[in-house]
Amino acid sequence: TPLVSAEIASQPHAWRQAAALAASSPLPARGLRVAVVGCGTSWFIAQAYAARREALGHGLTDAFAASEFPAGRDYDLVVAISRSGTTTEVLELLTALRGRVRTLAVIGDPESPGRSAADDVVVLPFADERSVVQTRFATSTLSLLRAGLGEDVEALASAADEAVHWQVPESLLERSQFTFLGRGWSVGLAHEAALKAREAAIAWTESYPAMDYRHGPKAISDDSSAVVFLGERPEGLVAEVEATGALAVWFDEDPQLTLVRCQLFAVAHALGKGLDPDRPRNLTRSIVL
Ligand code: F1P
Repeated sequence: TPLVSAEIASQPHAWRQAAALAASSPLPARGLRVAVVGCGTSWFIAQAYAARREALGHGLTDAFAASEFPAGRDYDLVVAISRSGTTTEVLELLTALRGRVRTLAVIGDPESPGRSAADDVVVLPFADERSVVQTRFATSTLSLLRAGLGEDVEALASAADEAVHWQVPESLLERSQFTFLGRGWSVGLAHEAALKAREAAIAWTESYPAMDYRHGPKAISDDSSAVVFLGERPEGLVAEVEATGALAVWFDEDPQLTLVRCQLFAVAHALGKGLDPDRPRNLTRSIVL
């Protein structure tokens, strides 16, 4: 079995540990203007959290790729997410921001330079992974941050059983082009779902805010496509997807659970293609320039 499969299965337990850590962690206080940054997976988790924090009324929250942090914005706190704690763009940004704005790093590896790169740090060593492809660290970071927003992560972990043991259906695996759609905070999760299948299965995937699927992406859709909805499904969109010949897939559950199913899909798709999901092409576990 691939390493990543064990990491995927262990997520609910890690989410509980992350939630337990929230109370004693220096997480963004209500009302602060916050920017959240990261690269790759960590950027997509930043996007999901930013939209969630704003929607729950905790204050202005933006998300940026660490390499694209805009100059001249006024934030009270910059949160940097990095499993490895070594990603060049993240460390360079934290160095550049030192003394100018308060910073918090959320990292997986306690031995990494990320540990001392920010004013505050939260380390999730129990969520760190051996795989190149991130699964558990990403969702555990999201769980930590969601717990900090007062969300019931314990209930989410208890509801995760079905998603964690999902048997990916053949009807999905037989398609060759995959689009992931989200709304609000699940847009970031849709991007993350698409990245999993790109990394683990070298698959052709795309992701969009659900309504934007109608404004162009739809043109490539046919009976070789599958469209996976994370979170809310805009009215009429399922019928519009199905009219192209694509398979529409959705689940009535917290979109973080649907992301787990998308991780399982990425692994199953890789294995079906004879690929090793633990060894994504052209990638390493930490990207250092
Ligand atoms: C970010 C990242 C991942 C990617 C791969 C390489 O790492 O780009 O998104 O899946 O693992 O690293 P990090 O800054 O969170 O360690």
